Amino acid sequence: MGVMCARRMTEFWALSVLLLAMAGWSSAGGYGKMIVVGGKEHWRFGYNYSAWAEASGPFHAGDTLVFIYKPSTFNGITVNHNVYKLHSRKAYEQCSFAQSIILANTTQGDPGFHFTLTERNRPVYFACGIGEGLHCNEGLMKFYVVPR
Ligand SMILES: *[C@@H]1O[C@H](CO)[C@@H](O)[C@H](O)[C@H]1NC(C)=O
Ligand SMILES: *[C@@H]1O[C@H](CO)[C@@H](O)[C@H](O)[C@H]1NC(C)=O
Ligand SMILES: [Cu+2]
Repeated sequence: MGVMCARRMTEFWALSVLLLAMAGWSSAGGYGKMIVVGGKEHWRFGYNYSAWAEASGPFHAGDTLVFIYKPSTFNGITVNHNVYKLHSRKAYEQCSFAQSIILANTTQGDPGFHFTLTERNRPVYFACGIGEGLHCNEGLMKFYVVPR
């Protein structure tokens, strides 16, 4: 094992560390995973997002949720989505949007709205606000996460 070879090994090691660091880095929120909400179903009416969230956890502070959606046409009617952060557990259960915060409007889901989880152990309640609770209730477009 010559001097050149040892130097190559060092270079290789340094490059590997760099690549691993880059893989763990998300542009929005530093270290953490990028998680597409709903997986390949994206953010749409009628997919059970609370079931998805239960199956997709645990979520961690630093993870970034990606909401992907765009207006679609169904029987000549345009269907939009958005993303709200609901105020409380009760608001979540009732699909009540009073005191909620809009995170992303109907156009921000294309190519994807990014939300990075920050606070640990505090639940974050998400829902679609279209149709005065219709998408949240009948459309099952609500879920919560408790970042670890
Ligand atoms: C959605 O999933 C949740 C959690 O698994 C479940 O409790 C609920 O019954 C499901 N809703 C529907 C309409 O299937
Ligand atoms: C949605 O939000 C974006 C970014 O803030 C803004 O540029 C756009 O005009 C908004 N669109 C609607 C339909 O409100
Ligand atoms: Cu919706």
